[in-house]
Amino acid sequence: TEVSPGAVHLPDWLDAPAQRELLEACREWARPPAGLRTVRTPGGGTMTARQVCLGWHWYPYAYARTVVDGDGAPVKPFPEWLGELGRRAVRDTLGERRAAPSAAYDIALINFYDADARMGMHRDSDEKSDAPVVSLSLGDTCVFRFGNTETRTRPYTDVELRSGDLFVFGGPSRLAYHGVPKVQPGTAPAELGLTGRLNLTLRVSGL
Ligand code: MD3
Ligand code: FE
Repeated sequence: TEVSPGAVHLPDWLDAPAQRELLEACREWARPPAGLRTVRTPGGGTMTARQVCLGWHWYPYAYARTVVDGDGAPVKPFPEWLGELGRRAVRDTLGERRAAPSAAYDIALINFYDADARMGMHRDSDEKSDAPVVSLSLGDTCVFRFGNTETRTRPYTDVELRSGDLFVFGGPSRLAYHGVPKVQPGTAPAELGLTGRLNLTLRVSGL
């Protein structure tokens, strides 16, 4: 489903075994050093979703090769298989609409949401590439709010993201405001063995 030009939602893209495999990898990446951390914004705020990065370390509002706002360790490598997953995701959603093959995916940001976690409306503008962002969801269903490129407010579209869903944001949607106003606790597939929600985004740094 194309929610907005360049924003394509493909529900249930990952089957149950693929979800379990990705979850297991995320659990490994979450371990220290350079593991899961709480992000603090310059204004004194705290993000409620905790995060781990691969390839490049994101901190508000730039990328680095070490966990500059955490344990200082080198960021974990971005595995080749994730890059292949990203290319397949773009092909399955945007397909031939993509003008030219973009540079290789080299960043993964993984956000862990508990029942109370949220993400406020924001734009992702720290990447120096206009390549599409690939988003994969695991665990609890959430309400994902897809807005406009001008303001953090209406008009926006609320979409439920479920375990296994793929969402790709390219073209004019790449710089749209978006957020996660709510997680729906206890909605994860029981066989996955995950309490809460996890979102993995693949990006091209342009660095
Ligand atoms: C639209 N993550 O990591 S996924 C983020 O569920 C982020 O954790 C949310 O926003 C989450 O920055 C939303 C959907 C998403 C991800 C990246 C985007 C939508 C996007 C980048 C550009 C435009
Ligand atoms: Fe975002």
